[in-house]
Amino acid sequence: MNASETQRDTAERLEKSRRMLESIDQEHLLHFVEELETEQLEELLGQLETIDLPEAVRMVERANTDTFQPPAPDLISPADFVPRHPENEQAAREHGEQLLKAGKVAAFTVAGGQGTRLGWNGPKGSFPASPLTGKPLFRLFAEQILATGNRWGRPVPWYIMTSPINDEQTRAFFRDNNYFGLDRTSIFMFPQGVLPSFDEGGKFMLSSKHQIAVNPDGHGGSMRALRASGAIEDMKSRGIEQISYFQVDNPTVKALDPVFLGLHAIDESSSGQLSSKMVPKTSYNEKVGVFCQIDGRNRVIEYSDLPEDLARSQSEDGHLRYLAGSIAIHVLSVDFVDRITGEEGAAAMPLHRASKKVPHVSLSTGELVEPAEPNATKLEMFIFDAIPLADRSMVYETDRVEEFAPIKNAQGADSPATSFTLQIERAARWLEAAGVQVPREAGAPSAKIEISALSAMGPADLEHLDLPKAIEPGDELVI
Ligand code: UD2
Repeated sequence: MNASETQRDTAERLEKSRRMLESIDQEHLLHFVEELETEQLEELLGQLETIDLPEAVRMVERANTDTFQPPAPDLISPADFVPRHPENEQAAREHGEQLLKAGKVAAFTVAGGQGTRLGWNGPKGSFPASPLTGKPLFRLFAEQILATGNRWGRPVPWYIMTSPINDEQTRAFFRDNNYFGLDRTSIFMFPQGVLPSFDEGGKFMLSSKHQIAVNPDGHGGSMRALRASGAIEDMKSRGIEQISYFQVDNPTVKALDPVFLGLHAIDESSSGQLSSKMVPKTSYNEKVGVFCQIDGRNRVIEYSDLPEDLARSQSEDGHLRYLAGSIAIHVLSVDFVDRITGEEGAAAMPLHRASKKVPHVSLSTGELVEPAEPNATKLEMFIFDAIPLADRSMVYETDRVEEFAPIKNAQGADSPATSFTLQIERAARWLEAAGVQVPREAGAPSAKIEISALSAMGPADLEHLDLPKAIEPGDELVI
């Protein structure tokens, strides 16, 4: 295109965006358009063309009437769950292994978050997360995916949802690390969607004269992002049937657990559409969502939404009645994701509202306003809201030490320190199960141990390795 053609093209695009904005009463987003440099105008047009603003307006309208409201306490009961080591564990394991051998399973990591709470300047997945060698979260998952592919003779495709903020950095991180030894064609990355923040009057805001203020649409946005990115089609073309979903912040997650996959798909007890793992909560107010049943359907109620007297209530044997904490590990079928993101299901995920301070450009002065109080609403979707959309859904109990050691905060609960303790405890248990003597002080291992998934994905794998009979206190052992 020559210069005058480019100019004409830009003018046409601007006109098209203007008409679109007028039709949804948001034309103020072009208020400063006359003042913009060419590149700035390009950026604004890019946003106007990629964010589906008419859909965002419908979501704002829907959010006014149909945001998630916790149901009345008397309608809530605890969800049933499959306990650890169920009777059909072996059959389930074999079924899950068959799925892996047949190449029907993909791993899926939601990695839209930044390490802000951790004080980490970069994608959260690049955070050093193992206790001795400091392997980044992405490497820990990659090793499991690689080991699983090697074991069953079929490489496992890995889908990773980034966010527009960290997409480039995440891609560069994978490139710089040579894709952690995985075949790069088996890795499919896509950024999650964003939604514009809006003010009291439902108007979208400008974070600068040429940028619309947006926020990521939540991990529930992964559903529509799987479709929009072409990932669902890609999965279908590879013969993938089930998606093993996990969050980027949990280094001990079993990225591809044959037993869980098997329980999910083996028989009628689950619809094979969406299943979830839970761990028993450590206290009534632990900050995890809780599996409940409402109208005969499972769903997760976020800890902040569960009425306190229910959260505190106990069964006769003194256990919490609402025991099943959500650790954000799920298996979803490709068909299910296809259904709930298609025409019929598009409006099905409820929206969660949060008030937020959004710096924005004043339309009257052109100055940037840094609000002292929340001035805007952001909308998000949560993955667990897909659970009640399944015909039936299964919840499976797992062990906290085995697979929940999240890293969310720099200090205190769910920090690198608590995660390292759990990771070392797990490694110690595996070694002990394989007959190695591990020194303990007041119950906790007094040596540091780290086991790579490339060496072992469970205690049984350790039996084939040449291990010491005993470890000394203070030892640092990397296997
Ligand atoms: C989440 C769950 C909580 C419990 C806990 C387990 C919610 C609302 N709460 O709490 O019930 O299961 O996890 O660890 O889900 N992410 C994106 N895009 C987004 C938002 C989040 O990719 O727009 C990813 C993020 O990178 C992270 C994960 O989702 O891996 C969890 O997000 P969070 O840190 O907001 O959730 P959290 O810890 O409050």
